[in-house]
Amino acid sequence: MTTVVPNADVPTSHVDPFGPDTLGNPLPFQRELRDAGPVVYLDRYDVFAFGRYQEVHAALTDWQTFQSAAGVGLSNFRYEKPWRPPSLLLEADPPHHDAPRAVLSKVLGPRALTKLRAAWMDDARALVDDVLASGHEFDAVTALAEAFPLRVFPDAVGIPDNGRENLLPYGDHLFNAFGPSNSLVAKGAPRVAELSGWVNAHCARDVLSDSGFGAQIWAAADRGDITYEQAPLVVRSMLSAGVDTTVNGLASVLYALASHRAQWNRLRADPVALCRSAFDEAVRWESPVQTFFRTATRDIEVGGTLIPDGSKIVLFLGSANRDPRRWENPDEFDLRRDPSGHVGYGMGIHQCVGQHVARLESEALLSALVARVESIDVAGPVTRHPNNTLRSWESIPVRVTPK
Ligand code: 4MI
Repeated sequence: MTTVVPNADVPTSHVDPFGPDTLGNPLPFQRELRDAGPVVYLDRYDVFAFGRYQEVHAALTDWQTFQSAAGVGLSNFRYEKPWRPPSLLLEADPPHHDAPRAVLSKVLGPRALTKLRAAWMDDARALVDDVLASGHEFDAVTALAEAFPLRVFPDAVGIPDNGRENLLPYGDHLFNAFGPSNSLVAKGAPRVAELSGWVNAHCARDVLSDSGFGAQIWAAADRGDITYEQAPLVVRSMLSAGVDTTVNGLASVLYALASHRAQWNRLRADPVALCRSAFDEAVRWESPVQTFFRTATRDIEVGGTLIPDGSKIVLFLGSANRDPRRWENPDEFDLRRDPSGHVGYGMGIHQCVGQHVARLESEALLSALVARVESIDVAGPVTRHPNNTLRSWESIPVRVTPK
């Protein structure tokens, strides 16, 4: 009798997607992954990888089969203790996921944001004016992509000024920790206790201002929509997910525009429409969050490969967003395309709950830039900041010509 091994011929890759070379330029590996097949086994980590849009999208929208509750990083919470208490949103599934999600979704929803819109537009103009007043050559990462979210988001959450500089390094470590415990995780380890201590302390009701997103989470606990035990962890999700992601998204759209003059000119010609949609094309093109993992809750066959119950699967969001099977000229940043359907914010029940906040930040910043600046160009060596999950930047030197 012969035993059928359904996945005996699954394409296998020995490449380390989290090694310095692949993190530095993930595109060649991602193409190999997509071309090797719908499912590839990464023997280095004993995980299955999906690199094509179709399978990534299907896994994201099937939370029953591809669960998040065992962790959305490489580590499986069934066997390894997580480095911090799991997120009630990101690392949970229905039914536990639903109440925190509903509360946060309302607090960060489009209706709630209309109240912030005018103030953020003014803040963006003030920031751009300050930057231009001190020169026409600057680093778009620090001067704009970091400065703007750090100016508006912690205020909106309601955390005090002191210690805000901890938000970016906390996020950097969090996103490294979804990957393997390589040198990037080791680099962050010495500050974990200090940074977690600071973040956790700023989830408490008495340190939050009484009108921000944080206070509204606690008010939801008063109403009984979530419990008082859940409230600080929902605040922690905002502090975890709300800064590094948008910083890198904004850096991406600024880099894209500074390196594509024709697209910058399109933006200037139709700023009302394009200052909003440019961000989504940049999120598709760069995919600030490159990967998330899921865990199979049963044996499942995908594209002819059997994925056994309990397996970890890494979803290459950035690869799906550049899959030529889904996108025409995927490597081109093009404001004429409709980027909707990209998986840069995920898809399905876990799709980014903060996406309206991110889009508003981008709309405000790009509107202010277009209003004040004639042209923007890359003016020096662009450097990346390595991270196991984020497509991140160290520096984007730009030169602008003010109006
Ligand atoms: C997609 S980025 C992200 C989302 C949620 C959390 C952290 C990062 C969290 O802690 O809930």
